Amino acid sequence: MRRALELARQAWGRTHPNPMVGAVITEGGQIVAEGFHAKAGEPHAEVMALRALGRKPAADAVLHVTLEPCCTHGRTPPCVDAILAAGFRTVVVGARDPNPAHAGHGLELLRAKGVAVVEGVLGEECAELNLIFNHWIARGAPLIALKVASTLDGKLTLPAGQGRAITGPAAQAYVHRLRRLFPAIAVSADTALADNPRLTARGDDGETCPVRFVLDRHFKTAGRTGLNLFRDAHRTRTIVVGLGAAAKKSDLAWYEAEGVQVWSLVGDEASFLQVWAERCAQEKITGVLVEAGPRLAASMLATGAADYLYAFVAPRSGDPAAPGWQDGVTLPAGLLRASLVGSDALYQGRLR
Ligand code: AOF
Ligand code: ZN
Repeated sequence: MRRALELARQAWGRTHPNPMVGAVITEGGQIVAEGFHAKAGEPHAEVMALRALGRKPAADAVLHVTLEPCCTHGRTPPCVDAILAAGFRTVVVGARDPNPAHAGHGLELLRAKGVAVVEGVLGEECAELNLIFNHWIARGAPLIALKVASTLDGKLTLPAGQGRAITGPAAQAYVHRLRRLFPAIAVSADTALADNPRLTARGDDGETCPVRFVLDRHFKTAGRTGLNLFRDAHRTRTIVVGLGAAAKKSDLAWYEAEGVQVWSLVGDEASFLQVWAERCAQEKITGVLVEAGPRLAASMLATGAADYLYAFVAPRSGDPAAPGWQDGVTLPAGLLRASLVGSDALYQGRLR
């Protein structure tokens, strides 16, 4: 299962709206074939492993798969049928598939045919791998994840003269992996204007560009030719999100001329984040990583707009004059787990 998880991660961030899934076939306890789901529309992990095997599995063959095998026709035929046709007598599963069409039915069908099914092997890891898919498929709404990088005293800016990077290189590399995982990233107009971010995922395996949202209720970024989000090679993947009522024709024309997309939402200040999430759902954007400054973080937490939190905390002090990102909000107790990323702490988990 550990190997199957590794295989699943080969398609990190590339399977939306589908989950990442890995599969391993063993015979006599030895791995004889491997597969993973590369992309929505392409064969599932189990089928890839069977293809790699290229023959009928031996009588004692065991299929290990990180996600419950599917039992319905989607873009591809049901894996349960392929597993039964191949004659497996034992299937080891990581996590159940929260897709309501599956959700245990796949396992029941296998058991009904006399297949021994072991479930829950590395179950938490297998489920956590697909946190975006799991949320999306059960709720039909994107997973909105709030990411903050703060000092120990909860500030998102450093004292004057200490630069902008609060966390160390390991945490920064981690954020780039998250940018590769999520189909979309969002920042506020304030952050776009102050930091001029690129929001691309950069790492050892090159650069990728998610959908990039600028949350800009009043379209105050219109005419800002200097912003990377409006002028780099990926600018057609930038979407400025504002309130239709605040949209001036000349501003909208400017974005259009730059090749930048605009969503003019029907809503008000209070409903803005909710209406934006609904539009993301319509557009089949399954998850958004929001890289927030203090105002956006506070308003997301206050309005319940954040489903998930990544809080990186660096062991240093922040700008004494800056607001704290948790000012005025109370985080639910007990939901977050802690880990170390280089010299920084990461608290992460679902908020609701
Ligand atoms: C598996 N193995 O590798 C994947 C599964 O449209 P389709 O045919 O690709 O089906 C998509 C659904 O199948 C998806 O919503 C999820 O429930 C499951 N994904 N299942 O057995 C896989 N990717
Ligand atoms: Zn399948």
